[in-house]
Amino acid sequence: YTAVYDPTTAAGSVHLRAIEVLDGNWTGTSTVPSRGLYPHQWSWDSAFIAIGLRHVSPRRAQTELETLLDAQWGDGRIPHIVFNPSVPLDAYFPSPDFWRSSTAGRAAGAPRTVQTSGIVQPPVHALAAWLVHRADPGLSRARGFLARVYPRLAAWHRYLLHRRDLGGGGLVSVVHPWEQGMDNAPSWDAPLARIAPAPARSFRRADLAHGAPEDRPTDLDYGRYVRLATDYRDGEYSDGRAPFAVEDPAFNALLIASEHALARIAEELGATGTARRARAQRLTAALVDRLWDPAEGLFLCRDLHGDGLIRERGVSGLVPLLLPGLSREIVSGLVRALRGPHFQVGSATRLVPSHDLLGEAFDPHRYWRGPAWFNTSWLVERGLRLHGEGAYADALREAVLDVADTSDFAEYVDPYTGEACGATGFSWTAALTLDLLH
Ligand code: 9YW
Repeated sequence: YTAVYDPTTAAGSVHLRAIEVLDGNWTGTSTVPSRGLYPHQWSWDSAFIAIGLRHVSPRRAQTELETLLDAQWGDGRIPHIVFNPSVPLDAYFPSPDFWRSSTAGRAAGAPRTVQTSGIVQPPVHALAAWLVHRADPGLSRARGFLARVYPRLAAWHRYLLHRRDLGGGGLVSVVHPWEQGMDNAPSWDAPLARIAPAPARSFRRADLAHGAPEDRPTDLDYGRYVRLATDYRDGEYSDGRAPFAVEDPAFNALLIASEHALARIAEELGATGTARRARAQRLTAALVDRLWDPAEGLFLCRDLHGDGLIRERGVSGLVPLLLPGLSREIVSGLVRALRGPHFQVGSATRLVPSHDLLGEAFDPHRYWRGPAWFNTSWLVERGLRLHGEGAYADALREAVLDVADTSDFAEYVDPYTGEACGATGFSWTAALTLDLLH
């Protein structure tokens, strides 16, 4: 029933409006995810933003990534937020005075000149850098773009692979739900339940000034986020003994996709990509070995302090579809899961819901507990196309373009109706719309 997106009538206007969103959110050196709600630079947002921006300004797309990489820590981590010093402290919580990166992060090599958070987000950056390069190789070579970003991206992957393999099985763990990017996904409920929440009066949320409380995480969620982040900070952001440690399929799949991209970047720079390709293959094998559930036909999260796989079906488990080198059985399992009763893409839902429609925790409006997000649908669209499911990919692409247009580039939407939730004029929604239009 999905309304067919008609490029002859809508393309021009949606294209221009997407550009306007990105122009309006541009600060001069990077793009904020959303003017009101998220007034700083976010790590994986910038990667998705660069992927769209490259079609309208390859130069700005390069700058977006370079600004983020300028805030990289000495140990290789790319912080999940780079703070804009001209934004008032109370505009966003947790603010720089909470993270205290330049003091608490000193041992881990946090930069002195810029304030950042101390946790990370999914490693989409090498993939973004490669795609940005491809959009204008002449400009990229003239500016030495890849030569400058390559060592930093390599250090980033090294940090993840060497300091964050907390399970010892070759995969990377996240130590905070914010790191995985899907803050209140039901997969975190069990591992988070073991964390004593910080008292509600000990912090002040800023997000509720911009979003409806029923569309956002709860106060109890926030109390636990704050506890985890405080303890990580007080341990000077050193890794190894995290009370919350989860191996997530999307985070690891994005690392693998970026490792493939790093292989191509190395080759473009005249080096060999062989070792990186081999590593990407090893990581893929570890992903399948540790997180694939054949009975479910889906990847699941692994709780390192719990009973193994977390039995919640989330969009994170579909994201590995973007990887090459999956067996036919896994690809068809994922496509079946996408179209089956738990996600119903192509029948009842328009974009890919963030959580199992039949799950107890499902809520069509609450953030990562059901609503559909544009970045995850974009990743799944790429995966469908890569694996020869062109018709399904086309349908999903049309739905994404249509819903982005009618929702005014919403942060996330009701997966059934496409109704806007959260902020509008959201940068990665606009950017990935541009990418799908090109
Ligand atoms: C927050 C900026 C970020 C995204 C995350 C999303 C949200 C921050 O916004 O987290 O304050 O809750 O969950 O994926 O990067 O857009």
